[in-house]
Amino acid sequence: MSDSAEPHPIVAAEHAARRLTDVLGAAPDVAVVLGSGWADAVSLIGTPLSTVSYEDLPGFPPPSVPGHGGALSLVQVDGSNVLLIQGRIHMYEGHDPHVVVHPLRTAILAGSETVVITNGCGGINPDYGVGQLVVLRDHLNLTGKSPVGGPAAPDPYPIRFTDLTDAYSPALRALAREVDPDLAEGVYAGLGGPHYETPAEIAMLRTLGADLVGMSTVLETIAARHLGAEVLGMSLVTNAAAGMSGEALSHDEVVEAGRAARTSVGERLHGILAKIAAQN
Ligand code: 8IG
Repeated sequence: MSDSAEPHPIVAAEHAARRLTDVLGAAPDVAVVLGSGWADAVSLIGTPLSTVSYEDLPGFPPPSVPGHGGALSLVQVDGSNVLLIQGRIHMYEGHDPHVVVHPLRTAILAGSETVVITNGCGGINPDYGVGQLVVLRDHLNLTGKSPVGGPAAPDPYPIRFTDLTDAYSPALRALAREVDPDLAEGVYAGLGGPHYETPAEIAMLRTLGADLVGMSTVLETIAARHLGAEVLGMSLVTNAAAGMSGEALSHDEVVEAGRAARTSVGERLHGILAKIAAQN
């Protein structure tokens, strides 16, 4: 990334954004990053008008499992163009933070001024049950990384010293609670993974003020705020965090929790996207 022959990562995302709008034939108004437990809900949001696979866009990494690459799909929700980002890139796959945020940067530079960043995660707050949706109020970036580090972005992009006060838009959080007044709000701790935590680490995170714990979201939120997009963060609790239930954590259980929550997740997300469309 520091090789001067390479474009700056934000310029690379600008190239990808141009290609994306050309292929889609339209610019997105809203982007949604679909995390684990959320992908199954896509069919409840709408029928894609067009889809572009990551392989056809510059700067997107090849799939880690052949034939299981990511894609960007455009769906309409009440007249608003919503870009669904399917196939999140994680730091634990060995990617640089700039690669992790490349799909979202591409979506924002193509026109998405509002982004919904979703994830599946562990619940630390004992009030949360498996299958529950939680709106993010704030985060703890415990990855030790930043997507705005490295060479400075060229003009006219903002300086790298990104303000993260109200990183998760108070207006969008209020709008989500209009759709479902019972939605809880919590603080998400983003760690590198891919291992889950020890019970001692969960006790530490609780002391630090975390309600939720996962391996994504925080870098994307920082990159989105740097480019001026408004962020709504949403978590699906797919398991109690380590040491909380007396049971071991299993990936299969996490996948099953996502499947079971498909309808409630899809309906909530559709309701929120319709509210955003009505505002725009
Ligand atoms: I799904 O309990 C999911 N992702 N770090 N801890 C962390 N990430 C997760 C967890 C969890 N559950």
